[in-house]
Amino acid sequence: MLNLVLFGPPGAGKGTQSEKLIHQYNLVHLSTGDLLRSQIAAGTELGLRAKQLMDQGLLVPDEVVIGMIDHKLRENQSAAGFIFDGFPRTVPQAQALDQLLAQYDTAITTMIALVVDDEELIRRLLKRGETSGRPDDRDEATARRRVSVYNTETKPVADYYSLQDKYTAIDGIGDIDDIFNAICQRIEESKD
Ligand code: B4P
Repeated sequence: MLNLVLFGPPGAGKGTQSEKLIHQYNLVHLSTGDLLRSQIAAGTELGLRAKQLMDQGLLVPDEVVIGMIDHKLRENQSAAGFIFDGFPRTVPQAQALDQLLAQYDTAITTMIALVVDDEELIRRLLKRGETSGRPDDRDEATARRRVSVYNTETKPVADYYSLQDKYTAIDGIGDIDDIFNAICQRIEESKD
């Protein structure tokens, strides 16, 4: 099985690259951001609670996102592999993911971290906000809060995978297809 974690700050291009990778490698795409936004759209209680946090640029509690991933893994037991997009975002989420995958006798193959500087991230989020209608892309203060939450709460997840020798960094600035090709090259190397 090929199980990828696509990692990086908000606006790094995780969703953009995931869309291309799922077709190239026939993977099931698990984006916790998308899963949460579907809950919001459906007006569920979970969605209503998540929205209050997401709109402020804050993370949703670990148990909520871990529960959603657990459910999706159960639903897709015959998958050729998964791409985890925007998950894990905290070290407890990374630990829980390892435990969940162990139940299916599998593990993360590699973690690809997209590296983009803070000012470029803010530019991208605000540009997306012009058309996306996403409240968390709406204003600069919220975009900056999201980048700051990433730097304090999410960045340590890179060390977690580094200790397992699974961390690999890719420059996330430049042409989208060039970045995709660089990611594919790393994936091929990880299979050796
Ligand atoms: P996400 O949905 O994961 O949103 P994101 O970080 O903004 O997305 P991404 O990096 O995928 O950006 P994209 O490709 O679209 O999270 C939203 C919120 O949900 C979080 O803030 C949090 O509240 C909550 N949440 C989600 N998962 C959670 C978890 N595990 N735990 C707790 N809370 C969680 O790219 C952005 C823009 O850049 C796009 O407009 C794109 O066109 C552009 N772009 C991409 N690549 C580019 C390139 N190479 N050059 C120029 N522009 C590029």
